[in-house]
Amino acid sequence: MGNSKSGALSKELLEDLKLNTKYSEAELSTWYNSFLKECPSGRISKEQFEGIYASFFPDADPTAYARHVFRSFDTNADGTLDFKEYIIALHLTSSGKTLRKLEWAFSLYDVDGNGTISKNEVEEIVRAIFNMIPTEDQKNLPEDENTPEKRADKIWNFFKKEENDKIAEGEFVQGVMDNKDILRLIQYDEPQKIKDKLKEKKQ
Ligand SMILES: [Ca+2]
Repeated sequence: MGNSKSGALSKELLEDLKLNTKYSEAELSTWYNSFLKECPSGRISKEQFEGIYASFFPDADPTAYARHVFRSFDTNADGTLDFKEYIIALHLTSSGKTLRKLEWAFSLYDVDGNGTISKNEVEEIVRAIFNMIPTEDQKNLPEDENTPEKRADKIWNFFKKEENDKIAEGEFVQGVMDNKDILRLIQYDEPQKIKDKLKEKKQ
């Protein structure tokens, strides 16, 4: 705010981000500089954020997913993220299953933000994930998860839910902690990685 528009990353913010993400000081500084170049105001808009995703997935359509990710980090819903929120977003959306990542995944799936996940919400996010997989690669997915509907069903069944049930945050986090398959199904993963993981399982 106010006169804090200096070119360098403040020491406090740098320490904070080093502590809360896996990124090094050098990486953070480099990203900060390119962030400021792209977003001189110090805030990234939803459209710019979607543009970054689009450049990562040239053969698919990541717009819906990027929109959901953005929504889950734009907590005051003003349509922008600052550098800190942006870096935390990059950190939490990378795969893994620390508690914070799973809590974030819950907020991604809780599309209307009412504190529980419905089956419709699972389908909406899974559909967005599917749009990031090139059509050619979708053909290589296992038979029982090669459409958004099948994949949502599979997740729903893992949680032993009836059609109109809801999943609460604690239950969601515990379920994903306890079951590698759920983790794989709820997050975006490159199709090749999915194949490798399934292979590992069979051996
Ligand atoms: Ca909800």
